[in-house]
Order: sequence, then structure tokens, then C-alpha cells
Amino acid sequence: MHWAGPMGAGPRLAVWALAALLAVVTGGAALAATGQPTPWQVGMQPAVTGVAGEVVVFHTALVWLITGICIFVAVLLVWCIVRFNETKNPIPSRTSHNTLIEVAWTIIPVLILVAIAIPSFRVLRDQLIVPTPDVVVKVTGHAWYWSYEYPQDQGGFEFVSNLVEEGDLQPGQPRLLAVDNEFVVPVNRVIHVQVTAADVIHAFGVPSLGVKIDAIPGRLNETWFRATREGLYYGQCYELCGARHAYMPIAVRVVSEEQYAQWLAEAQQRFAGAGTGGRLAAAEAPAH
Ligand SMILES: [Cu+2]
Repeated sequence: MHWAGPMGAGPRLAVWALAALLAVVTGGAALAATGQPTPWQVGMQPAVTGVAGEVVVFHTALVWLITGICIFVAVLLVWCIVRFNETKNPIPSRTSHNTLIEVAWTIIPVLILVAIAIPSFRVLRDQLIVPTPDVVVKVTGHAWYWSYEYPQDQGGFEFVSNLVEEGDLQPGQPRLLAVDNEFVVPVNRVIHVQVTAADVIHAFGVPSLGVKIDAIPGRLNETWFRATREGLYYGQCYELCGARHAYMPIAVRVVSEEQYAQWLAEAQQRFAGAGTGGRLAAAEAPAH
């Protein structure tokens, strides 16, 4: 990345500081398009579920806390350097310990960690305890694509979702994120996502939905989301799973109840007769 004009270290640092401050103040929302990362984005993608909102708030609170601690430690260091250097303080004190300070610098960090742990466990609980679901979908990670299985009450079909290769991108489709078959769900409904893998460990994650969970062969993990806004939300595999790890994106399209019913009817036709096993092998991602 090159700057447009000659810029010294000072102004450059100022730009970074300003960008970081903006990101903290706005949560990065102003800099990010819905559902996907943007160039120069600093903060989190905008949240479209309650859990994702909690994640963003927790993240922002931690950034402020870390900033405060860093400034406090930096001030102490500068104070020691200025006040107690050899010129200013030629005869050093022979103090070897101070009980009050030692107890304080043990207890205060413990209290800070406990204060962080409480909201952290609350977010985890909200992520992992699934409310009564409206739709259940089983998602399977493969090397290197995802497959989605809708149970009988949703039409009983399964399909494979592959990356759209760079040469095949349509206008508006983001590189490395667009897929051929999107994971379609209704808005304002509890979607229970069962996650597993067919070969190696993958991880299913969509930042805007506040969802991230490991996909492990032989184990059925579960998570959930309830998107409050229609739209297209992108995610990726979050576990380094092999050569094409970067090429197995997730695209969740949140639609209205009517559009969902229409899509279900179409999908049932389109993916009819697509059984498990052999069909998946036939739909492997193109070799590179
Ligand atoms: Cu993967």
C-alpha cells in the first residue's frame, strides 16, 4: 500500500491514530458495508443479530480498557525514566519491597480479569444456548466447500455451496466471498445451525450474525442466530483446514417469509434427488 503523496512518520501516525479512534467511537460501523469486510475497515462488521451486537459492545469495551491500561503503564514508565534517571537521582533508594503495592498489583489485575470474565461468559451463554428454533439446518464442512441440509419439515433437501471463481464473478459479487448456492433463511426467525465436518476440522463463522463454531468430523456442534435485517451476510471457514481453506466462503441470504417460502419450493425442485454421499463427491470443488 502506497500513500498518495509524500508523508512523514508523524502525519502517518496521526492518520492511523485518527482511524483507530474513529473505529472505536463508531464501532467501525461507518466504515463497513453490511455483511462483508471493506478495504481499510478497522472495526467489526455491523451486527444484525442480538448476539453479534453483544460481541461488538464487548469488543469496544475491551478496546477502551486495554487503551486505559496501556496509557497507565506508559505514564509510569515515562515517570520512572524522567524522575529516577542517574542524573536526577544519583543516589537510588534501597527499598526492596512494599507490601501494600505488591498486594495491590496482584489483586487489581485479578479484579480486572473477573470483571472481563462476567460479560464474556454472558455472551458465550447467549451464543451457545439455543432458543426454541423455527428452522433447523445442518451445515457440513468439506475440503473445501460447505453443504447445507434442510430437514423434512423444510422440504427435505441438501445442496452444495461452492466459491464463485474469480473469472466467473458477476458485477457486485465480492471476490473470495460469493458462492453459487447461498444459505437462505427467513428474517426474524430462530435458525438453529447444526455444524459438523466430513473430513478435517473446519469452522463455520459469519461475523454479522455473531456466529462462529468449529465443524468437527464425528461431532455435531450447534449454534443459532436470529437476523433482524434482510440482506446478504458473508462468512468464511475459520479453521486452517488445508490448501483451499481460503476458498470455502459462506453466504447467508436473509429474506422475508414469503421469499423464503418461494425459495423453499424452488430449492426442493432444483436439489431434488440429490442424495448424500456420492453426490457430494461429484460436486467437489474444481481442482487447481
Ligand atoms: Cu475449512
